[in-house]
Amino acid sequence: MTTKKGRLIKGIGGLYYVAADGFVYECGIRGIFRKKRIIPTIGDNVEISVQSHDDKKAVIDKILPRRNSLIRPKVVNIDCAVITFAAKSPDINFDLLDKFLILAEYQKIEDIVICINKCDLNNEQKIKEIYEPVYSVYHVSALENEGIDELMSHLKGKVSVLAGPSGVGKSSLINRLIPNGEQRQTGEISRKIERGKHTTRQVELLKADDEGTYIVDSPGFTSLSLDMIPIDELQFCFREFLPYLGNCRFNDCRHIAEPDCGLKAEVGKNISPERYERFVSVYKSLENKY
Ligand SMILES: Nc1nc2c(ncn2[C@@H]2O[C@H](COP(=O)(O)OP(=O)(O)OP(=O)(O)O)[C@@H](O)[C@H]2O)c(=O)[nH]1
Ligand SMILES: [Mg+2]
Ligand SMILES: [Zn+2]
Repeated sequence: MTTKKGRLIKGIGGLYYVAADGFVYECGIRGIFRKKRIIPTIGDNVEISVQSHDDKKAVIDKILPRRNSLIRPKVVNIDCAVITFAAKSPDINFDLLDKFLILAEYQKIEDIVICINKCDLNNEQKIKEIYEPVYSVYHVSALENEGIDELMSHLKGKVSVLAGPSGVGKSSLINRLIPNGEQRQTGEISRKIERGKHTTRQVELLKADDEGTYIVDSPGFTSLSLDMIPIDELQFCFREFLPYLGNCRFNDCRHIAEPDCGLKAEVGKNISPERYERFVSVYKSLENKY
């Protein structure tokens, strides 16, 4: 029996679909997984035993260690998070944008991109000023097919998740990024259908090319909880804070009201006042969570 390494791209009704060597294998899992309550998760790197080459049937033998894991959508081993907002309709909610960034940082996703869609409606520059020094920012329009190639070249060879609020155009962007793929439902009608069904949409790695590029769509949500983040780790979730974290008088400085805080000394210089304010606000919400 041949064994192969592959990637779990989707799961339907207890069956798992694994991409390996340019093919997709329909896989069951070894009983030991159920016994040990190990649940294969979309994005998993796996080892499979091929049972039939002709029917592309196999069994998952082993799940390799995970590098990171997202909760919503439930997917693991992400290379890149594309935090997607719209330049207008809906307007950018900066509190929410920072929460998405904090979560992505907390999940140890190294490559984090901010994508502002609908730039045909508004030319948002503030984003660039605040975030460009720390994150790659792409201004795109799914409607006018603008900036798509630039974004796509960033995603090449990676597994990326498009995350962001409802209605910003994530699915519309994916239809542009993968023009030959099965087109995704977009717009208010698709959301009404989703709401009506009361089902979680299937998470799936969408194949963008033959070079290992995959994109994951996710249903938009309008609120995010950060309650699982230990309060002392919040400071590390603001990437531009990192160079200044060792410069405070007190080792356990919270960077809130302490004297001689090396971080606060940078606010208005190398740290944007708005980002610092949102750090304080999230910090206080974590303090009050019980
Ligand atoms: N003007 C403009 N409208 C856009 C653009 N991209 C998407 N839209 C519209 O925005 C609406 C929402 O697009 P979707 O792709 O469904 O948004 P989504 O982020 O997938 O939304 P959810 O699936 O609910 O999370 C649709 O009516 C799109 O036609 C754009 O670049 N410019
Ligand atoms: Mg969508
Ligand atoms: Zn400090």
